[in-house]
Amino acid sequence: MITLYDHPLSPYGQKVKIAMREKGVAFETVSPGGLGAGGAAGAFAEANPRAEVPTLTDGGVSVFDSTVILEYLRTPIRRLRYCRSPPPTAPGCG
Ligand SMILES: N[C@@H](CCC(=O)N[C@@H](CS)C(=O)NCC(=O)O)C(=O)O
Repeated sequence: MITLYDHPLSPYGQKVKIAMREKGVAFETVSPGGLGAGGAAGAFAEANPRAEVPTLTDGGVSVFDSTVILEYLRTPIRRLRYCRSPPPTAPGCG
C-alpha cells in the first residue's frame, strides 16, 4: 500500500492526489505532526529529510517533491513493483 504524507491544505499534495485518483492507484494518507514547525519526526522525517509534504512511501521506496512523485508514478520501476504479483494482465502491466 502506498502511503502519502500530506496536509489537506497543501496544493502540492492536491496535485499528487488528483494524479493518483485519475490513475486508480490505491493509497492512504497520513498527516504528519510537527509539519512546518520543525517538529517532524519518525517515519515521515526518515522518508523525507526536508520534512515537506507531499512525501510518498511505497514499500521500501521513499519519494518526495510533487513533480518527482508524478514521475515515479509513471516509471517502469513503479509498474514493475505494481505488476510483480499476478495477474500480469492488470491495467498498466503491459
Ligand atoms: N517543491 C515541493 C514543495 C513542497 C512544499 O513546499 N510543501 C509544504 C506544504 S504546501 C511543506 O511541507 N512545508 C513544510 C515546511 O516547509 O516545513 C513539492 O512540489 O512537493
